[in-house]
Amino acid sequence: MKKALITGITGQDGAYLAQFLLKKDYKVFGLIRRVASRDMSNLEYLDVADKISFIDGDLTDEASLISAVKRIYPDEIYNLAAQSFVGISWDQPLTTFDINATGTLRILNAVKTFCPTAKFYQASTSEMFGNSNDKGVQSEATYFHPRSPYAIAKLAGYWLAVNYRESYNMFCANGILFNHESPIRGKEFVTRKITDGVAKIKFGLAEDIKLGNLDSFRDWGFAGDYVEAMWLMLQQNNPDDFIISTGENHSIKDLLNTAFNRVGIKDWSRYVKLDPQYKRPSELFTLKGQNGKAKEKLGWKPKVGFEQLINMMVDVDLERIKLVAKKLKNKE
Ligand code: NAP
Ligand code: F7E
Repeated sequence: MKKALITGITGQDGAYLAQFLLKKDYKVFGLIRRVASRDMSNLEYLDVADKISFIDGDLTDEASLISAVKRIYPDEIYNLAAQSFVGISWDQPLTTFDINATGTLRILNAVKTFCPTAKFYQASTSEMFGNSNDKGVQSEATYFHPRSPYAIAKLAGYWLAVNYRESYNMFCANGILFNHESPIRGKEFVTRKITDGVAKIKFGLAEDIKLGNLDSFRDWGFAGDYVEAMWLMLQQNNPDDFIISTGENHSIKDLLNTAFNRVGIKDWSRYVKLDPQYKRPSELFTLKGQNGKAKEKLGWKPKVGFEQLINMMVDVDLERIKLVAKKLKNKE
């Protein structure tokens, strides 16, 4: 039985990846950091919480990473842990850098020293491109120009993975993933903020949704599809870096149209307010990933399209908010 260690196990991708690997009969270990109030809701939602072996550790604590790697001696390591919210990375740049950049270095070093044969996946991101593109799309050859502390830290992580591959012959693969979402996406991200907001408006628990801008375009895919690509990268004979995306993009206005339409609201404009607190100091306007390399070499392609994804998220949020509304009514 193969052993996989996942950092970031409690996050969106950690939960979907754990579910995917368990179905493939892996023994799954999840690195979990000490927090005052532990939130296992993503793992519970996918019904995998009791099938994972948890191991204490933190990307900011090298000793804990060494201990985890030595104890498990995994075949595969998926480094998904991060301060993953771009917006807050301007407010907490040092924490972001410590986890996303230096944290990646700490775990790579632990792997190199104590488990050098493990295959290593690094969660890289389309944010590394900033506003660069080649004729409107980003490919593996597109110039990087990160535009947030988050993206800069992730670019350091990307190059560290490449450098450990080239210097020590380690199997390190970067997945350059474009935005991917699901019903367990954090509520601070724009897709879930909107689907949660739409459900609250539908049940009379909110009056509007406050957003920073309506014009960004993103290439939004389904997290459940993207974790398969992570695994496929580690099943190759040689390590390499791959863009994972749908190859289509949509604006926030498209997202609003789709989400409100799902609950029968055609004109969303009166429910959406612009609020400068959600505007970023520097923005990425348009992301659209060229996924040809992943299709050709990994045999991967996305299954869930944009409308299906947003409808799925709205439907799950409607179910959740319905329960909240019922509880509130019972209290009256
Ligand atoms: P997420 O839901 O925010 O999950 C982040 C995970 O990292 C959580 O489990 C969190 O644990 C853990 N973590 C944070 N700081 C840590 C630390 N110091 N030590 C150990 N664990 C720590 O993120 P996601 O959407 O699943 O994304 C997974 C990875 O892919 C991230 O690296 C992200 O930057 C990258 N990525 C995401 C996307 C996307 O669209 N989702 C696209 C490209 C790349 P707690 O529960 O304790 O907070
Ligand atoms: O923003 C705009 C915002 O926070 C998308 C992370 O997973 O994907 C994610 O990063 C767009 C941006 O995701 C609001 O300015 C407008 O243009 O949902 P987001 P992100 O920043 O693209 C990448 C690939 C990652 O690697 C990251 O880890 O929407 N936007 N108004 C807003 N965004 C938010 N969050 N809230 C607003 O009110």
